[in-house]
Amino acid sequence: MTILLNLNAEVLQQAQQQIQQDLQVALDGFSLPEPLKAAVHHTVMLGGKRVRPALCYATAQLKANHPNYAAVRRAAVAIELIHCYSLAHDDLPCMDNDLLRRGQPTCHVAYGEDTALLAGDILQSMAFEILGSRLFDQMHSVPAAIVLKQMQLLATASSKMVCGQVLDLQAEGRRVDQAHLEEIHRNKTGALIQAAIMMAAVTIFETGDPAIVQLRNFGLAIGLAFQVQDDILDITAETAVLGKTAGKDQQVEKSTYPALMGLEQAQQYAQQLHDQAFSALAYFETGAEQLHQVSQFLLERQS
Ligand code: GRG
Repeated sequence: MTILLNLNAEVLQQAQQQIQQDLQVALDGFSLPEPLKAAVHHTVMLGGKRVRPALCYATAQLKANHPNYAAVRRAAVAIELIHCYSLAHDDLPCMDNDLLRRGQPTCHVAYGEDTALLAGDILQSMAFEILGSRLFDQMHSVPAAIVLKQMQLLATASSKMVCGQVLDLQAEGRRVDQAHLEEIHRNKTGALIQAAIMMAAVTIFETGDPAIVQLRNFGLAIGLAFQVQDDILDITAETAVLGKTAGKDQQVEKSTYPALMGLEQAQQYAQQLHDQAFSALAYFETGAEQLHQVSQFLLERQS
């Protein structure tokens, strides 16, 4: 059964529908042996806010009906697959050892540790295979130079995510300063969120277009804001709403923004980062409405 979270923002709902369809088409293109196929389906198709695809599509709205839109759809699929791999691996007993994800048993609980590890592994390869494919291309095929840029952005963000995870694990039970915490979060979470925006940006804007710099700044701020909000929700939200175990950060003495600066100041900091993100968007006279809506959703989200 597919569970989509109940979101108010219409733009998020549209993005969820689009990515759900595209992920299904993408997965159908692979012939996988069981139980790997079921584990991949479980990890990818069951729920999730789909924030990264939403940011990717919303960025592309800066140039609506762009002929390279097929590459934006592939990018959204590839990013979500990388994100899903990271969740499956992050939940493993050797990492966060979590039982619940997106309101479901985690992949290793449902399919065993060996299969969950392999499901994460194959999702990485699938992401890059899809980026290099012609999926969703109709009459027009996307220039190879754009595909290469997208691949590079995704590979860099994925490496940063792993490095961020290492830094995060090292910081458990230790007190780190704000600069160090920021380095962890920019890598672990921010890099992939920024990549979602940048992969669309390089698809629709020419190299050297000043819009790309503005979108990089937007992505940097919104990516960090996302993790600050995640840290806050770990304290303020309930497991049933979060769809994952609440209070886990405190349990394992993770370095978080509320732990570092207190809950109220962390909330103010999240707002400050959102203000930074919105001011980068001010550069765009038209077309940024969806980016505004997704950002607003991120600021107000409860899960
Ligand atoms: C084990 C080989 C190996 C590598 C580890 C697992 C990993 C690399 C990195 C993990 C990075 C990670 C899980 C960061 C957390 C990012 C985060 C805030 C996830 C939650 O994102 P949401 O809220 O989740 O968008 P949904 O479920 O809505 O998609």
